[in-house]
Amino acid sequence: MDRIPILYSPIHLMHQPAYEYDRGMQIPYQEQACRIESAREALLALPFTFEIQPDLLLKDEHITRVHSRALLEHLRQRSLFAEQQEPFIGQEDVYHYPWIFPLNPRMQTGLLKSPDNAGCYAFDTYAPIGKNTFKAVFASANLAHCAAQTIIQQDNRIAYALCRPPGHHAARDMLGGYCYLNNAAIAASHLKQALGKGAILDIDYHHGNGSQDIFWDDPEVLFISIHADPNDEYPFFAGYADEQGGELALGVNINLPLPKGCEDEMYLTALDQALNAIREYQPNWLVLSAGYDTCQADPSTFFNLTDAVYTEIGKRIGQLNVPMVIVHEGGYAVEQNGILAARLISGIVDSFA
Ligand code: SP5
Ligand code: ZN
Repeated sequence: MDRIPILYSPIHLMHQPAYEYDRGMQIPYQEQACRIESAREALLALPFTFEIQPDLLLKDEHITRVHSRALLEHLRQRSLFAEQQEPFIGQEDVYHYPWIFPLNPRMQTGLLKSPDNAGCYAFDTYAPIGKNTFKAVFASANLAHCAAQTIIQQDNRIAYALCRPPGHHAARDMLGGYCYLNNAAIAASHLKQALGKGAILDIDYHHGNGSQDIFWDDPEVLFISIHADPNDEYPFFAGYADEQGGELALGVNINLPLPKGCEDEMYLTALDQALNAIREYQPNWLVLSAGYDTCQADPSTFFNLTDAVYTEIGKRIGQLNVPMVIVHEGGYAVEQNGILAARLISGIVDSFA
């Protein structure tokens, strides 16, 4: 049996927004650093895992295959701005939240010139930027990139990237939903470059609107997402079943929305549907966007999956028998990040040939 590398960086600890806006009211930031520490501890306690803290191999050029240069530079600039403002604000590690949203090109052009341009490229208020945010975001994307690299070099057939901040809501030129750069897309683009066509399976509770956006017109990357129906769940503006891909990639984007209250059996039925579509596509690699906010214990979501079903989810995904990068996404019940990541990967390893 393969040993599985767990890719981790402590740099995420430098990104710690204190609060977020929930319908205009301040609540504690749900995307907490301890989520990843919990996952790290549980994954490394498994007998078949080992940790890698990779060097920074990621270059801007890898990122700009999936994001606009403008978004990348905005992130870098806004982090620098937060650092420069610190002495004037007289408070440490301040996070700047989007507050003016340029809704058309004219507004964008005007606002971009201003130091108050925190709202540029932002589609919501969930992704504030502090002085260390860019470092954390870059290190997070680097984990996904390096996980892809170990698969490409055939050092491993499965790798787990403990990415934080998460990435699947970040589109080519938009950030939001705790996401700044799309880690899964960065891994996928690296894998595609080396190995040809492949698939992204997104099992986070929320639709992976960013990954969908990035590969919308790409027939060489199948994107499949199983998520809460956007009619009544975040991100609301994407994730509907009739979104099937651009003209050149029709059918290569598949959304499987499920109702609030969804339980194990219904979830596994959708999963089988996704896995059949993946098998039919015959991908050379898989990126699994692994969110754990589908579980019953999650404080911010409305599926009722049991802990036990994550082992079964893993087993069914492992049966694909395709080289795989697993990218950590959401999951806001802190301990469940560990418990469920361990169950998922144990299931995968169990059935992987
Ligand atoms: C990566 C990911 O999972 N992003 C999700 C970001 C959106 N979260 C919005 C949650 C809004 C509901 N908050 C209710 C909190 C009540 N305790
Ligand atoms: Zn989520």
